[in-house]
Amino acid sequence: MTNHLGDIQHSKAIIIFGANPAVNHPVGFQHFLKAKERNGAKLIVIDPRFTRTAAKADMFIQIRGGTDIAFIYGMLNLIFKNKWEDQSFIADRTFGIEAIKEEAKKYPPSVVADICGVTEKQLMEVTKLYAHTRPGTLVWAMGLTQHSIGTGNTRIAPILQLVLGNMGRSGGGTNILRGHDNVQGATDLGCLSDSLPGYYGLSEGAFKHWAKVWQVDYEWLKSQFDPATMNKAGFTLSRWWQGVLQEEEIHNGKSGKIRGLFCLGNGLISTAQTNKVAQALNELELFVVVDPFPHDAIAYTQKSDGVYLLPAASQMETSGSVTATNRSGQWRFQVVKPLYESKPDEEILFELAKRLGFYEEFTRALGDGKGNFVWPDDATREINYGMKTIGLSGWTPERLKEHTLNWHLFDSVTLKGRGPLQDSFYGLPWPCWNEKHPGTPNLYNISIPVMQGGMGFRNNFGLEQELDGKKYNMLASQGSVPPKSSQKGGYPEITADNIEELTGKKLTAKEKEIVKGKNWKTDLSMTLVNKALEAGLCPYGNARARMYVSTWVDKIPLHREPIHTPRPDLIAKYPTYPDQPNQFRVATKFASLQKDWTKEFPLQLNTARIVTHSGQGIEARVSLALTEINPEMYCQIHPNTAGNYGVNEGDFVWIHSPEGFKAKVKVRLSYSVKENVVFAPFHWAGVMQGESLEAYYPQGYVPYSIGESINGVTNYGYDIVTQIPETKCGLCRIQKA
Ligand SMILES: Nc1nc2c(c(=O)[nH]1)N[C@H]1C(S)=C(S)[C@@H](COP(=O)(O)OP(=O)(O)OC[C@H]3O[C@@H](n4cnc5c(=O)[nH]c(N)nc54)[C@H](O)[C@@H]3O)O[C@H]1N2
Ligand SMILES: Nc1nc2c(c(=O)[nH]1)N[C@H]1C(S)=C(S)[C@@H](COP(=O)(O)OP(=O)(O)OC[C@H]3O[C@@H](n4cnc5c(=O)[nH]c(N)nc54)[C@H](O)[C@@H]3O)O[C@H]1N2
Ligand SMILES: [Mo]
Repeated sequence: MTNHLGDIQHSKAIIIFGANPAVNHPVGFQHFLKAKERNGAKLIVIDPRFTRTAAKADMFIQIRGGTDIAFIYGMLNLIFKNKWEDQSFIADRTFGIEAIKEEAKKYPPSVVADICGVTEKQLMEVTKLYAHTRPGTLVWAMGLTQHSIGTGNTRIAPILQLVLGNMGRSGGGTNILRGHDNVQGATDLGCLSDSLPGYYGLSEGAFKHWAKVWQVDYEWLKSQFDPATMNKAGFTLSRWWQGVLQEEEIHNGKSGKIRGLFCLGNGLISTAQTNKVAQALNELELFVVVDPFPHDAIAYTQKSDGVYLLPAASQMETSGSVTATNRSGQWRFQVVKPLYESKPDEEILFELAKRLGFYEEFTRALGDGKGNFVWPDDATREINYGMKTIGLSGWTPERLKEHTLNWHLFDSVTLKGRGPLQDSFYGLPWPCWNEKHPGTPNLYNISIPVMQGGMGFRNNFGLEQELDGKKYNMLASQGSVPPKSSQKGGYPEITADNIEELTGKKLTAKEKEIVKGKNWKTDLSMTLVNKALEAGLCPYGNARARMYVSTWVDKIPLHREPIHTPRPDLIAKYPTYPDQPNQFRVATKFASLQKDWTKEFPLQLNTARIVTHSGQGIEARVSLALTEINPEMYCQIHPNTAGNYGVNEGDFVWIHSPEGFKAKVKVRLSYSVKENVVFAPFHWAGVMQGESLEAYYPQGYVPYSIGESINGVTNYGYDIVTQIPETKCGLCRIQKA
C-alpha cells in the first residue's frame, strides 16, 4: 500500500479492481464504509462477480476477467480527450506520458465495451465520476495480479493514479491489500527466489552486502553455491514441480532435477496444476513439511518413506516483528509456550543448520557474535542494520514494542501518535530511515519534509532515458520537492560521490574514509543516510515515476488476451507473449498454447475466496465451527446455465480443464456470476478427480471437510515477470456427474 487503511477514510472516491475486502479484509473494510458514511466517498467496484463488496458499491461494473488494462486505457482515453488529467503533476513528476497517450487512443468506448463486456455508458460514467472526485484511491489485490498479464495490470493501475495526480496524497494512492498475516514482512525479508532480503537482487554486490551484514566471508558464501546459478533467480513456488517432472527443459545448473522439498508454512495444493504437484510429490526422494497441522499435501503423496512431518508452533506460541499490509511493523508477543512437541520455525531451522554444518555462520551476526543472542530481538536488529533499501533502519525492537504496547496513543485514521509518541506514526511504516524518523504513512508525499515522512519518487533507473530518439531527464522538475530540502528540485540517489554537492556540507576525512565507494544502500555506517536526512533529502533521491520502461517486455502496459480466452477472435489483435525458454529456471508456455479453446471449453472459470475459509484451507477445515458454516466444496453457476446443462442446486458436475484434468464439484445456483462464468473457491483439498484421498492422511488427522481442489482444473498460465499462476481466468467445460 502506498497509503494505509485508515487513510482511505480521507478518500472521496474509492475504485476497487479485483479485490473483495468485505470478505477478505473485513476489518480493514470498515474504513471503506466509514469513508462512505463520514466523507461521502463514492465506492466503485470492478469485478467479474457481484461480490459482497459490490453489494456496498455506488457503482458496480461486471467486467470480463483479464481485461482491466483495456478498461483503464478506456478511462485514460476519456480523461485525455476531456483534459481531466493533472497536467502539472504529470509534467513535474512522471516520465513517458506520450507513449501512454498514444496507446490510450486505441481504446475509445466502443472498443472497450467490446473487449471488456461492459457498456460504453458504464465506462463513461465511471470515468467521469472518478476523474471529478478527488482525492481518489485505487485498490486492488488478487483480481489484478493472478494473470499472465498480472504485471501489466499492476503497472496500468498506478498510471491512472499518476495521470489524475492522485499519488502522494492523503486519500489517494494505490492501496494493494496484502494477503497473509505478515506477507508484507515475508516479501521484504526476501522469501522470493529472485532477491536477497530487502530487494537487494542477486548480483555479486548484493551478496557482498549481505555477507558483510552476516559477518561471513563472501568467498565462503560463494562456495556454498553452484557458480552457474548463484546469481540467477531460483524456481518459484508455482513451478517447482517442473524441476522434478522435467516435462520441459529446466536450467538448474549442476543440481539438475529437484530431489527434495522442504515446505515451511505453505499448503502446496494451493498451487495451480495440482495434479502435477501430486505427481512431483510422489517422485521426490525427500519431502519435509513443517506445519502446525498435518496438512493436505501429505495425502497427495503415496510415498511410504522419505516423508517427514515436523510440528511447527503457531503464531500464538512465538514472538517477533511482523509487517502489516501498510508497511507498519508490530511486535508479536508470545501468548503461550509451544504446546506438546511443537517447536517455533526458527528452532527447527537452527537445528537444520546445525545438521547441515553452518549453524555458526547462520547465527554469527546475532548478539555478541559468539553464539549468545536474544531471539527474536537480535534478529530484528540484524534486519534494521542490513535492510537500507526500504528504510528499516529505524525499526529497533524497542520502538516496535513501544508502539504495539501503546495502541491507545495512536489515531487510527492518521496513524499519528499522541503524548509521548507524538513524533511517530503507528508501527513506523517503512521507510523509517533512522531512529529519529517517524515512519512514512503515505508514500511519495512532497508536501511535508522528509523528516516528517515526505519523499518524492525513487531514483532507481539512471538519470536519463531515451525515448523515440529524444533524451529525457529522469529527475523531478524544479519546485517539485519536499519542503526544508537543500535541493530545489529532483536529485539522484545519495552516494559518497555526490553527498557533499547535494547537501552543501563537507564530510570529515574520517567520514570520507568510511563511506568511500558506497551509496546509501550499502553504507552500513548510516553516514550517508543521516547526512542526507539532515539536509532534508530522501536517501533514494527525488525522481520521476516511470510509465514507460525501455528494458521490459512490454515497455508500456499492453492489453493481451488470456492464454485461454473466451474471445479467440481478439487473439490476432491482442496476442499473449512469446513462450519463454528460461524463466525462473523453467520453460514457460504462452503463445504456443493460445488458440481457440472455446468449442470444447465454452465457460470461464473464476476462483477466489470465501470469508469462513482461508488459503489452502487446512486451518479452517480442521475447525468444526467454521466447517459447519461452509461444510463442502462447491461451485457457483448462473441458473440459466445450470438449466441449459440440466443440473440443479445440489447436483454434482464434472469441471473439465484444457489440460485434460477434471474435478467433481457440487453446484450452487447464483446470479452473482454471468451466464458464461463458473466460480469456485480454492480452499478445499483431499479429493482428486473424484477420488477421496482420505486413506492417505496420517491416522486420525482427516480434516472435518475434504473436497476437490479447484487448482486441479485452473488452467496453465503464468505471469510474464513474476510467474504468479493465472488462477483468475481460464476456461472449462461442465458436465452433469
Ligand atoms: N476469509 C479470507 N480472507 C483472506 C484470505 C482467505 O483465504 N480467506 N486470503 C488472504 C490472502 S492470502 C489474500 S492474497 C487476500 C486476497 O484478497 P482478494 O484479492 O480480495 O481475493 P480474491 O477473493 O481471490 O479475489 C478478489 C476478486 O477478484 C475478482 N477478479 C478475478 N479476476 C478478475 C479480473 O480479471 N479483473 C477484476 N477487476 N477482478 C477480478 C474476483 O472475482 C474476486 O472477487 O485475501 C486475504 N484474506
Ligand atoms: N485457484 C486459486 N489458487 C490460489 C489463489 C486463488 O485466488 N485462486 N490464491 C493464491 C494466494 S494469494 C495464496 S497466498 C495462496 C495461499 O496458499 P497457502 O499459502 O498454501 O495457504 P495457507 O492455507 O494459508 O497455508 C499456510 C500453511 O501454513 C501453516 N502455518 C500457519 N502458521 C504457521 C507457522 O507459524 N509456521 C509454519 N511453519 N506453518 C504455519 C498453515 O497450517 C498452512 O498449512 O494460494 C494461492 N492459490
Ligand atoms: Mo495471498
